[in-house]
Amino acid sequence: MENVICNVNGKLAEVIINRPKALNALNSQTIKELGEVIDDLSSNKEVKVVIITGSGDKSFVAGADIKEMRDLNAMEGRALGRLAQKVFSNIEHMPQTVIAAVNGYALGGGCELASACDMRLASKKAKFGQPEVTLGITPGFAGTQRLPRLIGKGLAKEIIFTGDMIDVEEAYRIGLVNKVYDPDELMDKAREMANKIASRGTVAVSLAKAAINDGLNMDTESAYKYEADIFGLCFSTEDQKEGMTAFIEKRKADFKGC
Ligand code: DAK
Repeated sequence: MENVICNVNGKLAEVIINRPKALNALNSQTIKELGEVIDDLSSNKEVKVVIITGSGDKSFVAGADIKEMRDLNAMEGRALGRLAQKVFSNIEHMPQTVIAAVNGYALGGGCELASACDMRLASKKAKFGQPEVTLGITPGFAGTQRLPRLIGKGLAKEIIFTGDMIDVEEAYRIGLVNKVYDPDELMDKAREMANKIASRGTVAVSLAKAAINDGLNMDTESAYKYEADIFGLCFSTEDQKEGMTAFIEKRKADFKGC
């Protein structure tokens, strides 16, 4: 692959968007490659947690590639939007946990990519924003949908309508970012969090992800019922027997992920 690196190490996979000269901007080639990597990882039973980050020390992803986009016609723009929406949606719904390790600029499509991940750990140098309106377009990789669900409608409108960047303290304050670390420790901390999640009951983490993601799109009563169904489903797993037996026997659970 030209622009995306994927390193699998046991239960963890690290996906690196690798166009540092363009601040890791997403051109269509990069979006396609990211899609292929995510499809492969989704069906990899060994991998429990995926970390997505950007190459270099300046940028996570500085948005969609403006140079490539400038001359698109309406149909090409639509096709690019649909492609990226599908890839980001696959990230949101893949069975594994996905952590964005935001090492710098997360702008436009970069902020939308981070928002599609399950959580966002960020370096003190990270900056977030949806500057699309400064380019005469609206966010189109689901930024108008995921951002308000993450931080609320009013704050999302402020970020999208002004196009301003926010620093990491502000991103943390409004709940866009889960944790903030020194740039040098970001990846170690992301791996630490990934290893902890990977040591838990795999099916339970995966089902909890589905319950949260899908439940938030349902009315409350349907969501409660869905949660109960998912809770019940856990009792068909070996992990549930192992987790509870380990507690009773006062030992650490050894989950098999089934
Ligand atoms: N695209 C292409 N190249 C980019 C880029 C981008 N988004 N961001 C940076 N670069 C390139 C710069 O052009 C420059 O390349 P050279 O001039 O060296 O060839 C190189 O990366 C270094 O950038 P700078 O020289 O500008 O670096 P600075 O430190 O001075 O500034 C910056 C860093 C991040 C503040 C600045 O580069 C910047 O403002 N970048 C643009 C950020 C931005 O506006 N991002 C949002 C893009 S719009 C769609 C749906 C969604 C979208 C599109 C379509 N459809 C439904 C079709 C999404 C849109 C977006 O994401």
